[in-house]
Amino acid sequence: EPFQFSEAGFHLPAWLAADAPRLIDSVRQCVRVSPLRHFTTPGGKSMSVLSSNCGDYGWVADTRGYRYAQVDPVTEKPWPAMPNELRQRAISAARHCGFTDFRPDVCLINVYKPGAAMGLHQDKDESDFGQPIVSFSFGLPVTFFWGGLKRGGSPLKIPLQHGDVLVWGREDRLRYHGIKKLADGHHPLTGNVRINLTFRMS
Ligand code: MD3
Ligand code: FE
Repeated sequence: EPFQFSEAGFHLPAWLAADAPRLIDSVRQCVRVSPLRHFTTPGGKSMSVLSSNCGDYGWVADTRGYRYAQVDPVTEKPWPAMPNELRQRAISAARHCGFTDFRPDVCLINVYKPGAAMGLHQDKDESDFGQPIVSFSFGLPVTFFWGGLKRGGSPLKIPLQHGDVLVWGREDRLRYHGIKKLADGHHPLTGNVRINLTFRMS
């Protein structure tokens, strides 16, 4: 059963654990086509996470800003298609939490090595905040920070583990959130990394 940690935010612990090997394999196929890279922020800093995308659009960052693009700036080709099993699992997680009309066209792939982190931010580059967001975690555990609708205050800390899913939308869609610096470790399926997949409608 989903654990509801706010009005429209849900945690599905280990929801993907049984299918993880297959799902991770499909991510490996994607990053063979569009390789992992460190995006540069508009402020000129290199992000500590390694990223790529699959789907009709991909989330990209560079010194000109953040946006969704149909062409991978590295390969100058379209992103690989979103594997059906990933897409269906994301839609089904959303439905499980009461979001019946999720139509993801982007899957952002984030790979965290020990030392990588993601500062508190909002996801606001999308065109329809009525659509929820679904995220999958694989491999090493990490602490997820769940903040407010404005900066400041102390965020709720949610431990995320292999196979966990987060779903949120509606009044929680624009919450600040982030990821604590990844600690060293080893996971049998991913080695020394955490893989995050974030499904959105661009
Ligand atoms: C938005 N990624 O890529 S999962 C991101 O684990 C991002 O790599 C994190 O934040 C990661 O933008 C976190 C995505 C997530 C989780 C919860 C949220 C986004 C959220 C809650 C409210 C709004
Ligand atoms: Fe985010």
